[in-house]
This record gives sequence, C-alpha cells and structure tokens, in this order.
Amino acid sequence: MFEFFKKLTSKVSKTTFYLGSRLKALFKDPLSEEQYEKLEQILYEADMGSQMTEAYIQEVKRFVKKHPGAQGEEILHHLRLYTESLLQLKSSPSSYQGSPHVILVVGVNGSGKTTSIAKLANSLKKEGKTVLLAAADTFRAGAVHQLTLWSEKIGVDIVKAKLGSDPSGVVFDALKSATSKKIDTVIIDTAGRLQNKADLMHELEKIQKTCLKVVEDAPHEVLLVLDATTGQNGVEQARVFHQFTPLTGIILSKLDGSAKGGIALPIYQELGIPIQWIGLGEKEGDFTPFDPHHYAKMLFDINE
Ligand SMILES: Nc1nc2c(ncn2[C@@H]2O[C@H](COP(=O)(O)OP(=O)(O)OP(=O)(O)O)[C@@H](O)[C@H]2O)c(=O)[nH]1
Ligand SMILES: [Mg+2]
Repeated sequence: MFEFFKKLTSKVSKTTFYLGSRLKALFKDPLSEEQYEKLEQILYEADMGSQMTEAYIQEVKRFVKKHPGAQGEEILHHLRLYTESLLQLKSSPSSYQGSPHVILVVGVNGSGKTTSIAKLANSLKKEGKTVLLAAADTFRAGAVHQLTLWSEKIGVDIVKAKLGSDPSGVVFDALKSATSKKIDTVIIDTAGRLQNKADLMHELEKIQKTCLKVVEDAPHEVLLVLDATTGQNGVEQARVFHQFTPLTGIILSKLDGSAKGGIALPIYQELGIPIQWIGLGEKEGDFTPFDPHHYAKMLFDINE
C-alpha cells in the first residue's frame, strides 16, 4: 500500500488537492461562524457534495467542542481519521468468483473506460491471471483498434467484431472462448453512453443478460469509470448507471488531473458504492487499488 502513496505523491502536483492547505490556513484561529461558512465553501468546492459538507462541518464542531483551542494540523489529523472511517466499510476490491471471472466496465463517453481496462488487465496479468478483453464498443469507429493496441501492448487476448455489430454478440463469443480456453478473467469494454439515453442504457441490460446465459452469476463485477474532474455530476452518473446495471465498484480515473478529489465521499456515502481503483495517468501502470487511509491522507495533506 506504500506504493499507492508513493505513486500519488509523485503524480499529484502542488496545485492539486488544495483542501489541506486551505483548511490549515482556515484553522489557524479559533473558529467563528464566518469561518464555518468559509469551511462550507471550501468543502463544497472540493466536490464533497452538500450532505458530506454538512457532515464534515458537524464533525469539526464536535471535535473543537471536545478539544477547545484545537487548531491547524490537529483538526486536519482528525479529519483524516474521520474520512478514513467513512470510507472503511467495504472498499477492498471484490474477490474472484467466476470461472471465468467477468468484469463489465461502463461509463459516459471519454471517462477513461478503455484505458482503465488496459490498466486493470495489466494489473491482473502481473498477478499471474490470464485475461481476455471483449471489445463490445462496436459503436465508435476506432474503439476496437484502440483496445487491440492495448491488448498487444499488455500481451492479453482480445475478442472483437465488425463496427456496428451487436455488442452482446461480442460478449457471447468472448465468454464462450474464455470458457473453452479456461481463461481466468474477461473484461468487457463498452461504448460510452450518457446516462439519460434510455435505449443505450437498456443495451447494457442486454449485455448483462448475455453474460448470465454463458457464465453462472456473470458479470461478477460491474465497474463504473468515473472521471474525477467531472464534479458533482459524477454522483448523478453513478446513481443512474446503478439503476440499470447494479454497480459493484467505481474506477475513479484522471485523479492526476483533478484539483479537488472529494467526489469519492458523496458517491460512497449516498450510493454505498465503493471506489476500488484509481487512475493516475494515461499509461498502463498509472493505476492503483483505492486505499482509504492514503486517500484521506492525500485529501487533507498540506502542499506548502
Ligand atoms: N490524465 C489521465 N488521462 C486519462 C486517464 N484515464 C484515461 N485518460 C485519457 O482520457 C482519454 C479518454 O480515455 P478512454 O480510455 O479512451 O476513454 P473511454 O471512456 O474509453 O472513451 P469512449 O470509449 O470514447 O467513451 C484518453 O486520452 C486517455 O488517455 C487518467 O487516469 N489520467
Ligand atoms: Mg472506450
């Protein structure tokens, strides 16, 4: 897990995750009503959402009441522990269940699905698992080619079909092939879709049903790739995707490009969906399991 923080600290520049520094400056003096208002604004601007913002304010109030005169680093330290406790419940990547284990990856256009699939495949391969990619984004020209290049780079199998063909057909073929070859994991790439386009969302349901026809209990994981720079709309995206394809976890991509990073909290608190992986760049190695302790540390760290 040290790896997680090492990667993050090397990736996150001084301008990112400003929360710690801003709060430390705010917590210099005893907290007045006016400062609580500033606290509210700072938390909200970090994508915490209104419910979490309120929860944090109440937590600071409780802490200061119990420890009169507490300031700066002492309060920040407490907020790290509090954050960790909020995220603790079920954040570990789910264990392998299927044979093959099937992972369906969904998300809006450009959120980082295909890149995250490459990263995930790379990480599984390093663990010694065999992986097959299903190129079920038959909608966007270039999508199959993009995944093919990744499969070659990482050295994993791929099943693909012609542009415009039925994505469920690709999934069917991929799962059949993985079963006969006794491959450990199938990761399904899907086309980007806006959560308010009902027909495309129903297509995901069809893909799910196809999985179930070929492999018992599949898909075993449904991961939503969420761009960390999306802001509060991310919660809404997760909510709607969750309705159509019950999510088992989230891959928070592009955290290297976000100055905020708070979005993990409202998603977990409001929807109960754990963040499982974090994307920190465009390369296959820029990927790490989500760890509440280090996330909390990073969020309330001080860039001076
Ligand atoms: N900085 C950064 N860029 C990323 C990350 N993940 C993906 N990207 C970039 O985001 C862009 C979109 O990534 P894709 O993986 O193609 O996204 P997608 O969701 O598959 O896109 P569609 O299939 O078109 O919906 C690419 O330029 C990626 O290199 C990340 O963690 N950090
Ligand atoms: Mg894609």
